[in-house]
Amino acid sequence: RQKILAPNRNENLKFHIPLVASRQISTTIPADKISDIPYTPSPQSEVNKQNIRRSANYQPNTWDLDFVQSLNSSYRGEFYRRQAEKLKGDIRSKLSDAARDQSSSLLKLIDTIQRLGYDYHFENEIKNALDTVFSIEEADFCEEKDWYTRALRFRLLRQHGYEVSQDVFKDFKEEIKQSSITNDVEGMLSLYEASFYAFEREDISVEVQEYTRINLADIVQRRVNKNDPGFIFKQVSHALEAPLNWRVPRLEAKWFIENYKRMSDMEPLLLEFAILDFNMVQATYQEDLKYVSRWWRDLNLTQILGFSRDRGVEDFFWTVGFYFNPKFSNCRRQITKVISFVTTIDDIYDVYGSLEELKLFTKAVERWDINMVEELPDYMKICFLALFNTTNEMAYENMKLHGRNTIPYLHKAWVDLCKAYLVEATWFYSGYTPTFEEYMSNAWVSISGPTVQFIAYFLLTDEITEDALESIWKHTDLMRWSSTIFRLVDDLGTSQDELARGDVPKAIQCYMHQTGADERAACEHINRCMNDNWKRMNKERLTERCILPQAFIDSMSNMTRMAQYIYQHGDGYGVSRGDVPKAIQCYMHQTGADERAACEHINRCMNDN
Ligand code: 0FV
Ligand code: MN
Ligand code: MN
Ligand code: MN
Ligand code: MN
Repeated sequence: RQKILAPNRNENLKFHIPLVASRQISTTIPADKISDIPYTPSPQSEVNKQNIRRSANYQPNTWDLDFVQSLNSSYRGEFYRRQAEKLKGDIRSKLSDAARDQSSSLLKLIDTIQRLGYDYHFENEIKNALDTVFSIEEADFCEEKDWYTRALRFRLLRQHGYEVSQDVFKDFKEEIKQSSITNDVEGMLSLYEASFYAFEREDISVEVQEYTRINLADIVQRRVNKNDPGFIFKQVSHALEAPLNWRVPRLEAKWFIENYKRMSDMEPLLLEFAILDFNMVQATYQEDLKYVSRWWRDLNLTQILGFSRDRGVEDFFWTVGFYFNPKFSNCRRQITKVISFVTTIDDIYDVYGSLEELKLFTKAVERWDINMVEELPDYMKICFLALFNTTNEMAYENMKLHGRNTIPYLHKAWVDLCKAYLVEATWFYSGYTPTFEEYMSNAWVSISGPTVQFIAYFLLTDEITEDALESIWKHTDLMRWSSTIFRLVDDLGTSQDELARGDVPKAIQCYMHQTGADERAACEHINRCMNDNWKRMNKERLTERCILPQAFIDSMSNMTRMAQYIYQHGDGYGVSRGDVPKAIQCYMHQTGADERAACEHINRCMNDN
């Protein structure tokens, strides 16, 4: 059961094709993101004059609830727990041996442990090892032209918050000035990955990123044509799809575990523990999922409403991306509820409600007064009461555990969201198209990132501090930038359907309307915004460590990563897929080729046929 290496359709949770490398996050928007439905701002107000309720025609939920309840894993038992303890001890010795040696193999070991997804077991050991690495001169540690190790050192130190200069990029740029081409694939790959940890104004890293991207793509292309992809080539195409810094840790761990065995210097001990730990963590997720799935079924909200998305399993999947550590079960469970409410309430504002009703609902949430139920239309009564009870129940749990009244905070999280929704509804009903900046100043809140993050703070730490509360109340920069990217990728993935059924103009349309640019130019602008925001996040992650817990900081980057993953091929959330891999995915999975190469292969087949 739940053997990661032997996937079986019935026994493995199928979260939208997790086993094949079919979904691509590009560093540039692929052509298929560019829709050709022309945008005209007026018809929405026509819809509304006739007083017709809109419909999104969402497909039903595709998950069998009995199947979800039947999940059961043998990895919950004592036998595996003891096995894991033993392996953990062996790996701990291995780490301390490597730390004594102080050579580049220490960095490689840390990187491998992180990629295999169990660095959370060795946080102290890794920190101590990196303290030492940081304290020695780079030159005492590796050769000047050892680009693999130098870039890895830069990346690991940045990931862990040390101050490290971008000298490695400067030196590499000098190197390629002299000999314009290099065949050091591992070195270039390492530099490419490292460049995504750069801050704003570290422009040399951008040049190196460009250079290595072009050369790595070229190398993969030539290699794929020879039909002989080794692991390094598979790793390169994986990195070109999306760099490590943009990948969802838990999903990346799964990919890496499945591919690690093909590496020439694979270490069986590291792999064995990875598989065991992954499956044990998976068993925890199964229990979480069973809990939230029962909760959602018993609430029965979508069935009563009849127009909103029913995505219980998908709602939970988001939280696995945000907080993968098994110890955050309760956080995953509570935030799944939050996401289910966000989705339902979003559909009320976007699809079903009239402007008058939406104003009333917003007022009810602002007053947080249960007597307001009387004034609401029936379909809003049940939703408001469910939100009210669930939120107050969370506040009760917080008070039970920490003795603190969190109602003002949880309440504010919902008020901010509903107010932002109402701004969009007001725009919609007046046929107004805001400027890009005006739209974004509201849209990073209406995507619900800050709401989810604020509520999660209380579930991710036992040491709630006044400083943290104060900065989260005002929204930290990290909250803003991570939610901004979340909004932009959601708009790229969902706005075609949204406009077709009648919704406010989203980021692309606002930009086009304001600047007269065409859709391609708008997408390019959005791409630049996303890249800039990532650089700001890289810096801010380090700054906000002083006041916010690390798990909370990590969860904000993970929210961005998860959004990029979910929306990379359109609406991966609202539209339920769950299909078998098709020709492109099978070819990519088999050969390690990227999507472009797979399409070329398919073209050749068509011509031949
Ligand atoms: C997006 O739907 C939506 F409902 C989301 C992202 C809810 C899930 C929330 C989290 C995982 C935090 P839709 O595209 O309809 O949203 P907008 O804001 O565009 O109406
Ligand atoms: Mn919506
Ligand atoms: Mn909306
Ligand atoms: Mn959307
Ligand atoms: Mn079919």
